[in-house]
Amino acid sequence: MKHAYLTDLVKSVERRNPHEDEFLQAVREVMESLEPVAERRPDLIEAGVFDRIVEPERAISFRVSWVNDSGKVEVNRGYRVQFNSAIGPYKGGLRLHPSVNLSIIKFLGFEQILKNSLTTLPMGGAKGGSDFDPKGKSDGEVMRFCQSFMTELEKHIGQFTDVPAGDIGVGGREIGYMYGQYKRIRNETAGVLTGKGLPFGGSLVRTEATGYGLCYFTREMLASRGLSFKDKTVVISGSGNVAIYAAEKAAQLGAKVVALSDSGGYIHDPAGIKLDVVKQIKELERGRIAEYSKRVAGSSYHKNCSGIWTVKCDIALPSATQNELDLESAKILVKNGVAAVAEGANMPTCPEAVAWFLDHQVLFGPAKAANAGGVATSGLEMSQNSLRLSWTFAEVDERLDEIMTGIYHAASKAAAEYGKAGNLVTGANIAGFLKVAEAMKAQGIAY
Ligand code: NDP
Ligand code: 2IT
Repeated sequence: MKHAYLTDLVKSVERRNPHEDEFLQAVREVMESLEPVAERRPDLIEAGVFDRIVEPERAISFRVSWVNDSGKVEVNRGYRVQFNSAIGPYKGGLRLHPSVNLSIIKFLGFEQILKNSLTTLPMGGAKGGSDFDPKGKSDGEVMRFCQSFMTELEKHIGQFTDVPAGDIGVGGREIGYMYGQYKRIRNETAGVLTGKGLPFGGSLVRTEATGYGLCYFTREMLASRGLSFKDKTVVISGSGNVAIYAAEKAAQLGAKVVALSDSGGYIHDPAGIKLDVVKQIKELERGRIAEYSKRVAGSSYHKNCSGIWTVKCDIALPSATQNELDLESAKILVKNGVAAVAEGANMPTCPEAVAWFLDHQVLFGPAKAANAGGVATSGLEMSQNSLRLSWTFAEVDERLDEIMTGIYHAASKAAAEYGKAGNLVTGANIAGFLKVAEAMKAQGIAY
C-alpha cells in the first residue's frame, strides 16, 4: 500500500481489532484496491467514508442455550454483525460451523456490503451465525438450536431492518425452523428470512442461485478471452449448496466436472461427476463425499481436501470455505494450465495465491462478484414477498443471469476506469464501494 491515508487507516484497524485475522485480511485487500479511489475522491476521505465503512454499525453477540437429545444443556455463542445499512436493510447469511468467531463473521459482513452493492439491489451488509456444529446432530437438536438462536435474533431483525439467510451449515431445513420460531414470537409472516421453503414464500432458483450465478459470471469472464465452458475440465471444491449447483450449471454449459471435496478429502471421477449420486449422498443422506467412490466405479477418494488442486483442470471454482487455496496450490494449478479461477466461497483464495493468478494472466473472479448470485436471488425473494407474488423458475433465472452478467461488466469497467484493466478484484471492490460511499456521504454523520 502506498496511499498514506489508507495505510494509516489499515494500521488503526489492525490496532483496534487485534487477533481478527480474517477480518483484517478482508480489510487490507479492499483498502489496497481502493487506493485509486482515495486519490481521485478526497471528498470521500473528508466525509470519513473509509474510516466509517470498516466499523460495523452494530455487532451483537449472544448466548444460545438448548437441550440435546440426552437431556444435557448445551451452550453456544450466536452473532449478528450489522455492518452497513447505507443502501438498504442489512442482508447476509448465517453460518453454523464450529470455527465461527467474531473475526469470521466480521470479514463476511464486511465483504457482504460490497457484494450486495454489486447486485444493484437495495441491500446493506450483514452476517451472523454460531459456533454450533450441525454435524452428527439429530433433526430435533438442530430444531431446538435454531429455535433458541431465533429467540434472541428475532429482537434485532425484521423485513425492513435485517434479513438473514443461509451460509455454511444453514440450508432449507434450518431456515424453516428459524422462520417458524420468528412467526411464533412475532405473529407475522413477513419475508424476514430468505431461502425459505417454496410453500411459505421462498423463491424458485434460490437453492441453485449461488452455483448457477458463479457459472454465469465465469462464462462472461471466459468470453472476454474468446473461451467458454464447452468441453473444459472443471474442478470444484466443497460439495455443499454452492458446489453442487455450480457443478450442475457447468455441466449444462458443456463442461466436465471431475472433482468435488469436503473437509475430509476429495473425489476424482475422470468420466465426469454423476450429480444425482452426489445429491443423494449430500442432500438426502447428509453423508460424506467419500461415499461417492464406493458407489461409482472408476472414481477414487483421496484424503486431504487441498489435494483437489492437484487435479489438472481448465477452470477451478473454490466453493468450500475461506483460505482453502494457498500459494502452493495456485502454483500447481498454473503449472497445470488453469485458464480461469472464480470464487464460489467467500475469500477462499489466500492473498499470495490471488497475486500468483493475476501475475500469470489467469482469469480471476473474486468472491464479491462471482458468488453474488445467492444474495441477488435473496433480493429477488424479498421483492416477490413484498409483491405477494411468485415468479417462475425461468423468470428468476433470467434475472439472475442478467445480474451476474451486469456485475462482470461493472467490475471490468471500473477496473479499466481506475487504471487496472483486467483486474476484477480491484474492479469489483471499486464498483461495489462507490455506490455505498455515495450513499454514506449523502446521509451525513450524526453529531
Ligand atoms: P454448505 O454448508 O452447503 O457446504 C459447505 C461445504 O464446504 C461442505 O462440503 C463442507 O465440507 C466444506 N467445508 C466447510 N468448511 C470447510 C473447511 N474448513 N475445510 C474444507 N471444506 C470445508 O455451505 P455453502 O455451499 O452454502 O457455502 C460454501 C461457501 O460458499 C462458503 O464460503 C459460503 O460463505 C459461500 N457462499 C454461500 C452462499 C449461499 O448462498 N449458500 C452464497 C455466497 C457464498 P464438510 O461437510 O466436511 O464441512
Ligand atoms: O455469502 C453470501 O452471500 C450468502 N451466504 C448469501 C446471503 C443471502 O442473504 O442470501
